[in-house]
Amino acid sequence: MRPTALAQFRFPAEPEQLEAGSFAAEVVAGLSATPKQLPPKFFYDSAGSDLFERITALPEYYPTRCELSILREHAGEIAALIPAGAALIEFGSGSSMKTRTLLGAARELAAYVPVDISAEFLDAQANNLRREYPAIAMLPVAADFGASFDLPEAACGLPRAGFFPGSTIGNLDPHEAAAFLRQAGNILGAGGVFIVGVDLIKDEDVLHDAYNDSAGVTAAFNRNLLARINRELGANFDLASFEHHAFFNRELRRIEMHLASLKRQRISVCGASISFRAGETIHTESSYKYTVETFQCLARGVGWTPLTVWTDSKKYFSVHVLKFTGEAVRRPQN
Ligand code: AVJ
Repeated sequence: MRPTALAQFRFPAEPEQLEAGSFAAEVVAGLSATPKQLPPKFFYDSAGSDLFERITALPEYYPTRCELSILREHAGEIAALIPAGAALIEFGSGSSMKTRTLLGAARELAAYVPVDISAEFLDAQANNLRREYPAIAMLPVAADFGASFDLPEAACGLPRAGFFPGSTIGNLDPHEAAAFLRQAGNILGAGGVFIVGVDLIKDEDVLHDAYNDSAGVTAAFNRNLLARINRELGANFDLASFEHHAFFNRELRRIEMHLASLKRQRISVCGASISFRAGETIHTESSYKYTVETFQCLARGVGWTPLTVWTDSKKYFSVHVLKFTGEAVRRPQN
């Protein structure tokens, strides 16, 4: 890389001095860990968000189609469960048709609050929605919805409902998912309604194909993470020497995505030198799969009462409506 280009990346000499919680610090920490891992939230820079949009249209990637069919079929029932004059808080950017299905059905919504890490993508989506739904106040929040965030002032006095589509809850380990549901309960408040999309356990070939599409878009989405680290942190990953791996871990009931090093190599990022053995991987995403019962049990354990659940005709995907009571219901010990 030309010396001038490198000059733009001003990082402290010692990786330890990187700003805690920054992209740079989390990347160096993840690549220095054993096994190496990077959080999936870093997939979603602008290029990554566009690649994900393409994934949702792939023939093999069933979750988006299945969830949309459920939401369209039950939009009226869902809207009836959302209090009039409420703020709908979406954990995610709101780019999808799913959001529009809810906003179109929930005619008495006062405000819509999408919360997403990629500020650029979020604002662009919010502007589109402002034009399409002028009666609803659009109040985007650029934040990591997995961490605590403040609601916009204008939404604070309103009744609240939450929306978490796409089975993004599957990216969290079960105990993290429980903590997230608990935190969402605190944000939505007692009596708050939460609409959550959850991908279901199914035939392993179907799962495998959904994360190894024949067009290679998921592989490009996975590798884009390395391209982003090169772009934003001045690293020198050679993308061609890393291979996309995605498989179903039966024991942990999750899809795992990895980037495997095709050779022994060393890369430098933010002053850190990271070595890879041939075959060594970076774990870039987990996507846990549930049954309706295992997810309801998880939710009950942190204060949510399942009101109803719908699945698509193939029982590939589920949409749950939960109500927050705040009282954790522990599963009776066998
Ligand atoms: C957005 C996290 C739900 O895990 O299915 C799609 C992301 N990763 N293809 C998922 C994803 C690979 C997706 N979620």
